[in-house]
Amino acid sequence: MAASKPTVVLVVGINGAGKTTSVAKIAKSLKDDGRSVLLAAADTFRAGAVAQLETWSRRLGVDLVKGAQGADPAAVAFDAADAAIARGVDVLLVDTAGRLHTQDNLMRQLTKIRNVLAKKIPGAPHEILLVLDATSGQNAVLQATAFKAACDVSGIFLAKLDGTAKGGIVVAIRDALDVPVKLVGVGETPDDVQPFDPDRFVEAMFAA
Ligand SMILES: Nc1nc2c(ncn2[C@@H]2O[C@H](COP(=O)(O)OP(=O)(O)OP(=O)(O)O)[C@@H](O)[C@H]2O)c(=O)[nH]1
Ligand SMILES: [Mg+2]
Repeated sequence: MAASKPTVVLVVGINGAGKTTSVAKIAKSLKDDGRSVLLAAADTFRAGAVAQLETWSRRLGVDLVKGAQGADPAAVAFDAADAAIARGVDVLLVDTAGRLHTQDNLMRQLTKIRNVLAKKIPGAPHEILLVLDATSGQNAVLQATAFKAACDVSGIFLAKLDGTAKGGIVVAIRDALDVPVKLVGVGETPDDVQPFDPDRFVEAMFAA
């Protein structure tokens, strides 16, 4: 019989948007909520990326599956899905390498990661979160369009909303595509995450 667990969350976005930090934030809030979490370090591209996620995994006390640097990230996702099933964890969080939405080969790699997860676990990935930097302006619409085409983005994690950005891109993305903002990043620590509240958001946007 197909396993109903784990729930799989795939985290994607351009370089430096805040993906890995956002993975740590989600991991912490799930753990605080009593759920078991496994991290997949599927950024095998950037030097130091695995170590960065490993640091979070140690600090947060959650396990991590990794591959060698330069390994196929889809293979890491495959191994992590196996491990998540074997260990019976509630949620598998997959961190991926930053990629420009204009890099076709790297966008295809995301499609491959998504397909591998879908093959291993029915219905996976249950959530594909696109991390957007709240300060990125109109370019965010182009990013969202390309990522949605490559891997069916189901929600946005709007990072760095603690800065000067007011997040007007949320409205632009709503107009262009039907992708909801689900979580908001408001700082650099794992505690700095909030569910997206449209009413509060609109108030903040129009506040002086
Ligand atoms: N102020 C603030 N900084 C953030 C937030 N989220 C991430 N950052 C910072 O943004 C920088 C990049 O974050 P990462 O999580 O490494 O971004 P990434 O998308 O994983 O980067 P790559 O893996 O290199 O593509 C780090 O300095 C983070 O501390 C946020 O919500 N607020
Ligand atoms: Mg990263």
